[in-house]
Amino acid sequence: MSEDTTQTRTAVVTGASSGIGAATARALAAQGFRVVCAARRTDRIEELAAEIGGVAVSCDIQDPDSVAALAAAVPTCHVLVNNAGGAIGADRVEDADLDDWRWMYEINVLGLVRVTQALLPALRASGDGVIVNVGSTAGRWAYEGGAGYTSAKHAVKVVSETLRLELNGEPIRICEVAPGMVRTEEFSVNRFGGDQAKADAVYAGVDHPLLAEDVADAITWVATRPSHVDIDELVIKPRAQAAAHKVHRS
Ligand code: 8X3
Repeated sequence: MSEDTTQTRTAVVTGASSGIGAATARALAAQGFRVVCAARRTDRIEELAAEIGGVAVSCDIQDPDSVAALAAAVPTCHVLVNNAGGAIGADRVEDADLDDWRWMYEINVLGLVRVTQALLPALRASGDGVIVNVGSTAGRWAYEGGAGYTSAKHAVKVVSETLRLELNGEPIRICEVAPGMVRTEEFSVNRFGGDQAKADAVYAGVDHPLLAEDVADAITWVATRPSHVDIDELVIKPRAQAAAHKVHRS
């Protein structure tokens, strides 16, 4: 089936206030989508929405009422990009702060499920919905100090697989895009509690870590395949990164 280019397609992007989310909102808008930019930081998403001709909806994905309000604003949704997420800390399991783990499970997993539940009627209403869950290579491998984040991202992979099984037969595709090392303004700085030196060390000597735009390009490609083409998973890393522990540094 070829795409119906006569109707404006709506995309919802969570975590659209920065990084991969903002880049994805721009990339989808460039492909003709009406993009609903959802995030907590209203000033940022309003600026972005004005730039791309989209719509800003303030949304905290941890708050059921806030997510319900997002769903109410989007009766029809062709593409949902569950991008909001993040990491805190790099402690060994032995020393881990369970409140950090709880936050990571909340934001990366429960928030994604909450938004998906709320928007499934709108995805069905589109007649041809695509859900792109932004996972991570942290959902493919373990590394020391990463278990709070890697276990949450493994959950994103499994939730994506389960949803694909459960929705089989419906006109909704589910893809997990799993990036490796991406240098964004906030991910590592947030992870290390604002410590810029620690954040910079993550990328030290790496020739071209991925940029948010590289991942946005992959998400947009997934979201614009013909209706019968389902991309289950897409792992994307910089050339310099072969595995968690195998990163070429000059
Ligand atoms: C980020 C990838 O390697 O920092 O999602 O966990 S990693």
